[in-house]
Amino acid sequence: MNFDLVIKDGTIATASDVVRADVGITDGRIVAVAERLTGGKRTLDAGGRLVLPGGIDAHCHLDQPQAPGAASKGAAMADGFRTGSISAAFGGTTTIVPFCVQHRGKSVTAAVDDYHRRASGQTVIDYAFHLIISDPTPATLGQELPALIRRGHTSLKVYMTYEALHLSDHQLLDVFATARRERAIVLIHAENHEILTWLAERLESEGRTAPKEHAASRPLPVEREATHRAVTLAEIIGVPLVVVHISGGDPLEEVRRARARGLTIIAETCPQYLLLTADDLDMPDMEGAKVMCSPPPRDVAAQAALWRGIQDGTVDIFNSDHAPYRFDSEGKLLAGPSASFRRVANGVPGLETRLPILFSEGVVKGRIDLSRFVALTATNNAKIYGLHPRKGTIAVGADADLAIWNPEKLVTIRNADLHHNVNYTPFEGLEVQGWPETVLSRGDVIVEERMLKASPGRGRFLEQKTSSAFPPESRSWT
Ligand code: DUC
Ligand code: ZN
Ligand code: ZN
Repeated sequence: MNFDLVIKDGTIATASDVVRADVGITDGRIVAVAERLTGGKRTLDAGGRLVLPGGIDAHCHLDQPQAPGAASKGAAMADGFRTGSISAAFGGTTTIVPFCVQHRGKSVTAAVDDYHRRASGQTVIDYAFHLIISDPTPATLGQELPALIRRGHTSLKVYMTYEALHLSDHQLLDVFATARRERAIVLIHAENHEILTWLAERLESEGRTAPKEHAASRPLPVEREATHRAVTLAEIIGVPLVVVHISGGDPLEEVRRARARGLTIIAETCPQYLLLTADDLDMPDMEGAKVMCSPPPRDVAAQAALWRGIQDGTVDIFNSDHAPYRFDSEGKLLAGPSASFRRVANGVPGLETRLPILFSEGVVKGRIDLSRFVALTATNNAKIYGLHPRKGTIAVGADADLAIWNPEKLVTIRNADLHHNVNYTPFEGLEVQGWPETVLSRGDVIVEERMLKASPGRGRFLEQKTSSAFPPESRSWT
């Protein structure tokens, strides 16, 4: 058999198996996984290194228009699709799913068209869009959403907090009912807006405005209550739900309880909740703003609870929640160098460091095995967001999106070495073992020897199919 490319002698890991084999690639797709493949126009010697599916980062924010009252608090995003996708590629990620936001009073279709323009010609890897619904009018739910879902946007995010984004329970029920009817998967940001606003006002009135008060204004019960309520609303409608960026044990427990009642609830966590704590917000000179995200990082007990959830299968997906605000007057310090925590953009960057962090802290430290790593970072995202089996696995017929990892490589994370456009990383100085040295997208080598080998614009928009969280409407075996 003739191949465009054969990757020789790799240790191939999927969400189910780890095998020693070669991978044959033709026309950008995997056409063979077998021992001793010959007939490649080109060969790439993996030399026993790990060959994993390229990562899918299904929670990242890129080039969202500036909007007061949102998580950004009006700040500008420093990464668009170009730098965001390049940074992702250097970290072994080959598909990104950022968010296209509908602002209140505006059409979601117009937002999608605008977001396509922002992405077009920019990316080095493939991409899809989640929709954010902030104004679920009858026109949005009755006409726009069904049409957009048919155009391949089968996932929507809704918020229970942020002045400009949060929906009432009544509105959430409306969105969930539409999602059930149209078979779209809903992601939810679960924090109780009333409680955290009340707490923030109290803290401010006492003059407590430093970054560390961000965590004080959003304690774990704020997230636990909202998670419980979100799950309850999903139960009333009978729709699957993804609870994103879970930060500790209590909300995870809500997921377990819901699953025990038979609900399909998917749980996501992110690197910042495994590695940071609220103490990291308590730094001089506003430095704590660098790690200010929502929900906030908690404590070591929360970290341990999340690792248990990762190990026992409660956590399904691991994404970055990359939110690219620079530590300067256009980003985190937009409201001034000593602004109240309420006026600081929420979010941390992490597209490039997501996979190496979980590989090092999870696989190398013996907390999870390779297949679980692949499931959490690629395969489960592909299935849940309607991209499987084209993305997220190594199988005949799948796109040849692959990362060849050196599991021994020691790297100290330094912002100077990263490729995003943010001027810090919350993981500065962290030592990790294991790094994706060669990255392929649809059979093209896009990163090799720490060099970018691809031009922006080669990445393609991906239409999402129905999420695997929905039972199939009909079965076909061919
Ligand atoms: N929280 C969000 O809700 N969005 C972006 C990042 C963050 O911290
Ligand atoms: Zn969120
Ligand atoms: Zn987010």
